[in-house]
Amino acid sequence: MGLNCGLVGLPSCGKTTIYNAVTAAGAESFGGSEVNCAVVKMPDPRIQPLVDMYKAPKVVPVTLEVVDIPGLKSGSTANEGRGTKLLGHVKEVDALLHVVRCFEDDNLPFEYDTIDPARDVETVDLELMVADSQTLANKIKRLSKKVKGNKELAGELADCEKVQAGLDNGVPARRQNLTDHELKSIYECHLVSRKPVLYIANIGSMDDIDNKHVKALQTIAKEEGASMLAVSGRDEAEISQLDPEDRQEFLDELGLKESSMERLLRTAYGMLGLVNFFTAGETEVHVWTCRKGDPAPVAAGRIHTDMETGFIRMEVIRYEDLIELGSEQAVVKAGKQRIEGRTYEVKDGDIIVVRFNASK
Ligand SMILES: Nc1nc2c(ncn2[C@@H]2O[C@H](COP(=O)(O)OP(=O)(O)OP(=O)(O)O)[C@@H](O)[C@H]2O)c(=O)[nH]1
Ligand SMILES: [Mg+2]
Repeated sequence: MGLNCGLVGLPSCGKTTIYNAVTAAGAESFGGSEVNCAVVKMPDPRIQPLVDMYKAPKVVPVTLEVVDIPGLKSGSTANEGRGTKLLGHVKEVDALLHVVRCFEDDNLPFEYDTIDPARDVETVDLELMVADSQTLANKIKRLSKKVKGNKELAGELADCEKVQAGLDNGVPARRQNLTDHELKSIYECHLVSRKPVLYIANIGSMDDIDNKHVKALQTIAKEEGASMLAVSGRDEAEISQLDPEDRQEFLDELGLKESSMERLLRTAYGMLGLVNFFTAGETEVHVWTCRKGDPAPVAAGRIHTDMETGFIRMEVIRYEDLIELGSEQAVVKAGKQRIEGRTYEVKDGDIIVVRFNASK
């Protein structure tokens, strides 16, 4: 489905460091004016047990594109050029990973002399809102010329003006509780302050997880119903460079089951409202993804369009049942395989077989 997340935040808050940790791409850190971009395989703890069970020689995981966007300075949109270009990259991503510096280190230059997550979040949000306000102003201008006598356009115009007034009052579009009609009216604007946000508190070390800056960021996230993760970007970037075996040992020492990066990717992915389902057999274990609530034919269409157009039924077994009972045959024998029709909504962890009429 080609989903992507963009790392945003003030300069030197640790975006590239975290990008390196997530992607192990070794991108250059500091003062970067370039956008880094990598495709990462989504970890899913259910893949390995399935591979073991089916003895499948091939695995096809879901991927997520991670984009590292250079720091947004306050006033950067107003300065045209660079800021506008950076915001252009933000426009193209599905979700934002907003990195906020929550560690103190006098030796590392930062945008400000102090550490203050509330100020930093506000600064970045302001840049996003200024950009959105410009986008809306253009649309409002266009609509105003055509609106006379057209009720539908008048409604669209009123929606745009309302959202813009919200932005002018300092409320990002994602916090404006927009109605379906309003969302439709602004849809084509791809407003950046409307994108879902996962806050990332960048801390010096995991011992620092309760520091006052992290708590401040947690409060901000909670207020807007968003999630926050605290990670030590620098430690994680080092962990990502280790061999898989050493990495596990290191994580065990820290008492962690998985690296924070795996957690980060899974949380970001969950935020996009996606579910993972599987096809599994002796040739491969394949992870697929669809939006929560997608009916069976739409989910099947992710695998092949013929499966959507010629959809007959879906045979579904649950991952948990398969692991508990040890084989597909055992699940069928226990009466736990389900036959589902067109209205079934595919669930996270379904292992499916699609029956369909192939097009001629
Ligand atoms: N002490 C400490 N330093 C960190 C941590 N994360 C990043 N740094 C350092 O902070 C500096 C800036 O980090 P970058 O990752 O380049 O920051 P950035 O947000 O990508 O910066 P721009 O791309 O310029 O906006 C580097 O020297 C990092 O090594 C951390 O968790 N602890
Ligand atoms: Mg950078």
